[in-house]
Order: sequence, then C-alpha cells, then structure tokens
Amino acid sequence: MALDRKSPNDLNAFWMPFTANRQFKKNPRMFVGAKDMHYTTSDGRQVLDGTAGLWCCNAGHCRPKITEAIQKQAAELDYAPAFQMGHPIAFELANRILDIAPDEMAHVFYTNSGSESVETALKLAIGYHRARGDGARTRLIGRERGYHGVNFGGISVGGIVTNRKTFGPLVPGVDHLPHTHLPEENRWSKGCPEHGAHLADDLERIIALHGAETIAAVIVEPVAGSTGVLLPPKGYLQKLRDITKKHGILLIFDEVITGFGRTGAAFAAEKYGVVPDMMTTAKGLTNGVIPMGAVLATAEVHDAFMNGPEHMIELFHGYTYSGNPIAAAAGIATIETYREEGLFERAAELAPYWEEALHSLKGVRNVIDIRNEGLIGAVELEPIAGEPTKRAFSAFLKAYDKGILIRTTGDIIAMSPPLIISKEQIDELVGTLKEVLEEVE
Ligand code: PXG
Repeated sequence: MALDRKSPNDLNAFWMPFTANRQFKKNPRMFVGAKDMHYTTSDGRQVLDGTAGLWCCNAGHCRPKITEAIQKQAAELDYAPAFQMGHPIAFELANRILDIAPDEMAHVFYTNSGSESVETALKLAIGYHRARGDGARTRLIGRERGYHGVNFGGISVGGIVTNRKTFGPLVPGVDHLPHTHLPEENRWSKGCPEHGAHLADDLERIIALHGAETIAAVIVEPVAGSTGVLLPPKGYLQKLRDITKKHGILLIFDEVITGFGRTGAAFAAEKYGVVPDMMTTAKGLTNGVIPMGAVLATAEVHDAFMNGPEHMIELFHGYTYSGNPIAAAAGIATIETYREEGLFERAAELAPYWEEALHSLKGVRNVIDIRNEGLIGAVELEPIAGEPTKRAFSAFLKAYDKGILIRTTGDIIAMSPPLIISKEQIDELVGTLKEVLEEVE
C-alpha cells in the first residue's frame, strides 16, 4: 500500500458512475455545498438546481428538519439488525408512506435504491405466483426505452439499449412492450398526449405469443424519465391495468422518479387514477439525502407469502440496510416536510406556470419537441448530423457555466426542479436555457 503515492485529491481513483470520466477529470465540475434551490461550486458560484439533484431532492437542499432528524438518529440508534429484529421508526415510516399512497397499498418492503426496489418487486411478482401454486408464471414484461435501474433484472426489463448491450444475455424470459413515443402525432403536447393508448394493446399480442399462464408481471414507469420524459398517452395506463387484470398478471409501476410529488400528486398512480399491484420507490422517499428505497405492495401480494409455520421466514429476500434507522429517520422527516409545506399541492399549483414557461421555448433554435407534466419537463433538440448527444451535452456544459443545472439524455434536456422552486426561479431556469440554446452549435 503506497499511501503516499497520490495526493488525496487525485481524481483518478474514483471511477465515476454514468459519467464521461476522461472529459470530467480534465475539467471537473464540483459541488461543495447546497441550500434550498442552489448548489455552491468549488469556485464559489451558485448554481440553480433544475434537476433536484438526480430527480431526488424534492424538498430542496439541506432542509433543517431532515438534517436534524439524521443527526439525532445517528446519535441515538445508529444501526439495528434488519433480519429478525426491528426498531420503531422503520415501522413508523412504513405507515407514513402508506398514509400518502393509494389505499390499496398495504405493505412496505425496504431497499436502498431504486434499482434494488425494482429487483425486489420482480422477485416478489414471481414469488407471489409460485406461492399461489402458479409457478409457471415467471416471465417479466418491460417496455422499450424503460429505465428500471442498473441491476440485472432492471436492465433486462428495461429498454435503454446502451444500458443493456454491454452486459451479456441478461435475465431470460423477458419481453418488451413498444415505447410510447409518437413524435409525429404528439409533438408539443402539454401533459399526457392524445395519441397512443392503442400501444397498450400490444400486451395482448405478447400474452398470446407466450401464454398468460407464463407471465408474472408487467413493469412500466408511469412517466418514463431517464429516456427523456415520455408521458403516458391518455388512457394507456388504464388499458395496461385492464389487460393485466384480465389475465391474472401483476402490474408494477416504477415510481422511483414519479413518486413523492413530482407529477403534482403523491404518486403517479393517484395522478392518473390507475392502481397497480406494486409500486417501486426511492429518491424522494428521503429527499435523496440517505440511500433508501421501498416497494409498496397490496395485501393480496403480501398475504400470498404469509403461509407455512409461523417460525419460518416467509420471504428469503432483504438487505443489511433494509429500513436502516438513519434512513428511516430521514424518510419520516422528509414526508413531514412535504406535508407541512404542502409541496405536492405546490407542484400541482405551479405546473401550469411551468408548462407555459417551458413551451415558450418552442421556436428556439434546434428545439424539436417539448414535453411536460407536474414539475417535469423535457426539451428535445435536433441532433447534430453524425454526432448524436453532442448538442445536448454542450448545452449542459454551457448551462452549468451560466449557473443552472440541467440533465441530458441523448439529445433531450430533462428538468425536474425541487418542488420548492419559485416562479422567478422557473423564469431564470427557462430564460437561461433559452440563452444557452441560442449559443450552442
Ligand atoms: N427506476 C426508475 C424509474 C428510475 O428513474 C431507478 C429505477 C434506479 O434508481 P437508483 O436509485 O438505483 O439509481 C431510476 C433511477 C436521470 C437519472 O437523470 C435517472 C435515474 C437515476 C439517475 C439519473 O434521468 N433514475
């Protein structure tokens, strides 16, 4: 061990996730502080957070209630075993989550991330059918362009090509619905687009192909985020619900980004009036401050496992940090902050202003589509011929220089500000983005 080999600030040791490592390390962008709507950079600038971190800091940054809850919990009970032992606040948080979830959700299984929530839900789906004597139902149906985290189950049901193609044959027995992006029909839609509910009918084709008796679950994001914000066409989610129900297939909503107020309701299930059998969550559950995820399940899913002798473990699944006390304390304080400040209602109230502001970018150079819902927005750019992603990435870098944080995926700019954003800050975000788009190649 050559401890003196490198300076502590050498950037090479940290292999950064989903990052152009070589580009970054030549020209690093470092945040050293955050408060409410802003990050502070290492060169002392303020950057307006247009993305709530990575779609997770829905209450804004360094909120006192959450910070204090974490500090207090770390001093009182830092860790308790998660298997065969409990501690009160994990139970309390589960109840707080159910308070804001659709009534049908009855149980909460803790994970540490969205990716783990997805793996958990997929395993629960297969286990549920097996527990009911329907063990041939093992197939999982995802969707093209879907993002369900980066673990093997998630990338298998997911449909982001770059996230899948490097990693071998993936989980077997998976099929995919078509994505719902119909630019010709739906360009410039505000909220959910009119066209495309029929795309859910493809599930009938997949069911006919494989046989319903082999299919465990369908998993979709109610609003597909990572792929560049694809809204569900009107009526689409209800159709998926009707078809899955008809064939005894579980429906999983991946609400990792849509949960906790992002769409202007607590969950997208509530927003769209469609209740799945399970919901996967993470991110906004703890305001992004401490890693934690949760799978919400109906009583029917849960109860299927509750058989056999009482001293036996019912589900051979869980994580060392499931329901970690400090994460649970952060979760409770986060949900209290959302409630006390009425942040879900605030997101709904601001949504029309956000929509108008975003759509004012129609006609700006290279903008070919704009999509929005709640406090989610996407601005799609015409790619530079032969150099996909370059225009949006240049916009990201220029935006950062001008003091706003945006996200890009392909040539799509995605935004999801903390729900505490003001109208003036919306104007600043969109106004600066306009300047950026007028300046980039
Ligand atoms: N499901 C969905 C729908 C997600 O959006 C995950 C699962 C995985 O969560 P974890 O906690 O394992 O990362 C996600 C994560 C982006 C972006 O900018 C989106 C995510 C993560 C990072 C960046 O689009 N989504």
